[in-house]
Amino acid sequence: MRIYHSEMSKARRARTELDGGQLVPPWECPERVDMILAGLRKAGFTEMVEPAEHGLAPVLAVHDADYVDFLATCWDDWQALGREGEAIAWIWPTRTMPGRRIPSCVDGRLGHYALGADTSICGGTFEAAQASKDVALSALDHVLATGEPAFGLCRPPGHHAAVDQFGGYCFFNNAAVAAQRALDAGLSRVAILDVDFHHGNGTQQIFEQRSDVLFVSIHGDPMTCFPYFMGHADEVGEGEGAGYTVNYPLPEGTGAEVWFHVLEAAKERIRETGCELLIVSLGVDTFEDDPISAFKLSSDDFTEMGRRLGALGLPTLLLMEGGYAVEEIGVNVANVLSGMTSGVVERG
Ligand code: SP5
Ligand code: ZN
Repeated sequence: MRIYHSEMSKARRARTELDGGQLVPPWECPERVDMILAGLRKAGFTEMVEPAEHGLAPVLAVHDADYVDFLATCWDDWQALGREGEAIAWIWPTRTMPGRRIPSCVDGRLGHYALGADTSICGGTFEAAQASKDVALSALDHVLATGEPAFGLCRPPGHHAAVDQFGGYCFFNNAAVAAQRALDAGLSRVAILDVDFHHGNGTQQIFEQRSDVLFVSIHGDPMTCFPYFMGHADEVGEGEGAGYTVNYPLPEGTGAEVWFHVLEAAKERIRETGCELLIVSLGVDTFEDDPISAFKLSSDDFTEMGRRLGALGLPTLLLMEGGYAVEEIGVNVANVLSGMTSGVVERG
């Protein structure tokens, strides 16, 4: 399987994340990229490919122009105020104070465009986000041209990024950008299966009123898990999109038996919906030793995940999302890819 990645993904090297009332080193760190590449090489994946530049047009097909402009200028605006720390949102429009205008000051703008305070903006963030969507788009181009699966080692991840908000370590929604591009290339319907531990709120928001992208997510119950405000089972899409959003919230502590049972239900929804392309939002933070998540999948379970995804028999684009057990992230990702290419096809 071809692996797409960019060294520019490491241009974002944030120093701080607000977690538990403290500024801590971010869980989503550039070392993740090197550990994944090392794990893939060790598992025998040798075809590593640099992405081609795709420009901002495919990003603007799913994100608002003013949001993209904010990401491009935020760090400079922040630095111009002489700030020492990284740019972190700290005040928001709220239920009792709905913002009707976008502020001009960067502090207000951060509140408008951020969905959480876990994600700081620092130098290199915009560049890394652009590299990440180029990785996704180049991997997509390969899948569309060959029908072969491909892995986009996207970093930063994307599935929490909404039409005009960043957060959850995500800036551009790589899976959504790729799905829209596939539709624009002539496909009629695309499935995005999100197996990251966290609900893909951004992806859901981007497509929840549409029927040309089926969004299916298996994740920690938002009653107790980030992002808390989206991902319940009764969110099924709206209007044209009714029935094309499918959420499987699961309790903390969920292990392989239940998780794979739910995966089969998710696959059935994808089969019956007639999708021509499968995009997997591949977070491996469902791992039992993930430091910020609460499912119990083992490294071997990721091989099984890959097998079961491959058994769908659809052209498949795998895009990296979360996964914070840095020591094991390479093995876990490589196991998914190995399972997928093992060629065992399901019956029935
Ligand atoms: C792409 C992705 O997986 N984003 C996840 C963003 C989660 N950000 C909030 C993390 C809060 C972690 N607090 C856990 C403390 C454990 N000691
Ligand atoms: Zn996650």
